[in-house]
Amino acid sequence: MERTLSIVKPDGVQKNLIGEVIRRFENAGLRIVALKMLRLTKDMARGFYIVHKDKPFYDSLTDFMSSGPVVVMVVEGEGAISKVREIMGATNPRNAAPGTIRHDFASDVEHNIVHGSDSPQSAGFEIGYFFSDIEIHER
Ligand code: IDP
Ligand code: MG
Repeated sequence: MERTLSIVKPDGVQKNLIGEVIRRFENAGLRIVALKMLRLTKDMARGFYIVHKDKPFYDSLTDFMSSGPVVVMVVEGEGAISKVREIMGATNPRNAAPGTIRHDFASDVEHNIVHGSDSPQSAGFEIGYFFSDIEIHER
């Protein structure tokens, strides 16, 4: 059993897609084992995306991620990391396959509705960034 961290980004919350994102995960047999809504500070967004600190889009991305409330969740299931990334689609919606969240709803490469961890290492870091053990529920 694998766990991954997903976020409905500020644009996804603004577009009323919280339920849509969760529904797609649940329809794929994945389970939500932790969930909360919060607004990231700029510093929290910087820390979360620290691996991108040298990218040209780091400042813009962290402004965007702290621009409004987000929904963060821990998603569990067999192959959860790759399943969530498949459901999300490619980073740039122009490259995202039809039927993926980003193809269906994202407006551009930055404002792309949803986040999902990209490896077991990043999932461990990202889950711990938002949740303590007692906030994650056995299912
Ligand atoms: P991912 O979210 O598909 O894993 P990453 O490469 O990890 O994509 O980038 C993290 C986030 O940074 C993306 O989801 C997107 O919001 C933003 N981003 C990635 N590449 C660009 C870019 O070229 N311009 C602007 N924003 C970008
Ligand atoms: Mg990534």
